[in-house]
Amino acid sequence: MTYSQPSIVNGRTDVVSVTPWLAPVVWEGTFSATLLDGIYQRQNISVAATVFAVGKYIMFLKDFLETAEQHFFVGFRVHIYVFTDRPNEVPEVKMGAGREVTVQSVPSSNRWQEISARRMELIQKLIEERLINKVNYIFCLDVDSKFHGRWGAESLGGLVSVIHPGYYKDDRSKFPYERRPTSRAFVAPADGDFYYCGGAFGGLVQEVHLLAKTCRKNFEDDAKDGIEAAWQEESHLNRYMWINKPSKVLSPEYLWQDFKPKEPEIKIIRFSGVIKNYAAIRPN
Ligand code: 5GW
Ligand code: MN
Repeated sequence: MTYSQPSIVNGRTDVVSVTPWLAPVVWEGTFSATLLDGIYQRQNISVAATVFAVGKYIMFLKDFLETAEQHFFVGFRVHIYVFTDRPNEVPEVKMGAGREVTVQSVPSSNRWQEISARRMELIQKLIEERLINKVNYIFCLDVDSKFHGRWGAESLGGLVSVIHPGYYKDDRSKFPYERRPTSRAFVAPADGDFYYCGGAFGGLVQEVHLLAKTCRKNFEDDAKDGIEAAWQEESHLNRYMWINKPSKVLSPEYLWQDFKPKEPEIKIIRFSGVIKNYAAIRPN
């Protein structure tokens, strides 16, 4: 295996590539893809991914799956679980060797709050029923998105979170965390590290299981008190990451937004949210 000599004095200087709790922040130019692929290939790891396509969001699935084939853990064992209420409309996408898609039916729902609430529950159950002790890593991804560049072994870690592209230069007091202390997603104005995306998170299946179970319980306990966090499960995820600290942080290269102009520190967009016509895709 050949890769450039590592250096501790030369490298990117325009971004920070380690958090104050010493988790790597993954940016283009901070890792060797060849080296990482070699390390994880030797371990023969497997990676699961979940994606929800409920109602009209099924329209995003084809591009999601096709681009995942081109960029997501190429050369590794990958199993994508699609949760949908329209199993007949799941597109036929040719998968490479060692890669497969499983479709799981879920009830239709008109309320995003319900879909959102059930997402963590379904992730929790999927891990308990099918993944624990069988699969190493899992990523949970929004369907209204596409891959444009490599998303591979550099993203692996115990608990992995992606920094939201919308707020990474802002003061923490401006982050759209849930600010009511009565909610179990509460983060105080002087607290919080980064604002993380609800649209992509992952890690070891055991760690993501604990995350899903905790966020689901907090979400449901809030609902019993008649409170819904500002950004639903994204708020609960942010609270969880504040308390637990991700062991690897992915830069906004890993979930950009197509409507946002590219910033100079973004050398590559790996995955991004597509522009969507809300009126046309969301229920009611
Ligand atoms: C989303 C908003 C309002 C009402 C319904 C939905 C919705 C979300 C839906 O009808 N169907 C669906 O499958 N979802 C799933 O939740 C998709 O995987 C989607 O990517 C994810 C998060 O919802 P998004 O993508 O609309 O949220 P943003 O914050 O990325 O715009
Ligand atoms: Mn989305």
